[in-house]
Amino acid sequence: MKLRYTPIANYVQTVEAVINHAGLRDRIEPVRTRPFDPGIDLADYNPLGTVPTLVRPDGSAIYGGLVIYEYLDSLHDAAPLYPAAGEARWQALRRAWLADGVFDAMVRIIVEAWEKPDEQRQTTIARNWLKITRGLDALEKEAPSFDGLDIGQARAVGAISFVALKIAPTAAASPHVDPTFDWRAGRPALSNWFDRLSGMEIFQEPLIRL
Ligand SMILES: N[C@@H](CCC(=O)N[C@@H](CS)C(=O)NCC(=O)O)C(=O)O
Repeated sequence: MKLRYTPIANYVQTVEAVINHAGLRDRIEPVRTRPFDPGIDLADYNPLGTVPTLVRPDGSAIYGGLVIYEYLDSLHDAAPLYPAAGEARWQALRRAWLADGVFDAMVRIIVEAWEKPDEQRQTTIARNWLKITRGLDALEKEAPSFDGLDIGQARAVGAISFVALKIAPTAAASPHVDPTFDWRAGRPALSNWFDRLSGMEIFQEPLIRL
C-alpha cells in the first residue's frame, strides 16, 4: 500500500504510530506528496486532495486520517486502537475527532499565515486559535482518566506534537499568533500524560524520513 504523506515533521506522526502499532511497516510504501502543489495527482485518488491518503494495491484509496487509522487497525490482531463497541468506542472516537479538530485548526492558521501579514484575517486566526486552546483545555480535564492507548489518545499525541512544532514558525509569519504560547502552561495533567505516551516505541520509530 502506498501512503501519500506531506514531508513535514509531525504531519504524519499519528499514522506512523498506528502503522507501528499494527505491525504494518513492511506493507506500507511512503510516497512524498505536497498537497498544495499545483498539478499534483492526489485528486486522482482522493477528490478532496488531502493527505494522508492510502492507496491500496488495487488502486482504490482510503482517505481521511481517522478513516485510514481505522482501516489499518482492522488489519492486525493485536489490541485494537478502536474499541469494538460501547461507551469506550464513543469516547475514543470523540476524543480522536477533538484532537483532529485541533490539528485542522492549526493547519488553517498556517495556511492563513501564508498570506502577507497585512492581508491575514485576524478573525480567522482568532477563531481557529480558540479551537486549539479550548481543545487542549478539554484534554487537560480528561487527561487524569486516560488509560491504556486508544485512537483518541494516539491522535491527541499527534495533534499536540504538531501544534507545539508549528507555533514558532507560524508566529514568525503572522502578527496574530503569539510566539510565547506554551501548550503545557496550565495543563499539568496533559503535559505528564503527553510525556508518558509520546515516549512509547510506536511514536519513536518514524517510518518516514523527512
Ligand atoms: N484531519 C484531516 C486533515 C486533512 C488535511 O486537511 N490535510 C492537509 C494537510 S496540509 C491537506 O492535505 N491540505 C490540502 C488541501 O486542503 O488542499 C485528516 O486527517 O485527513
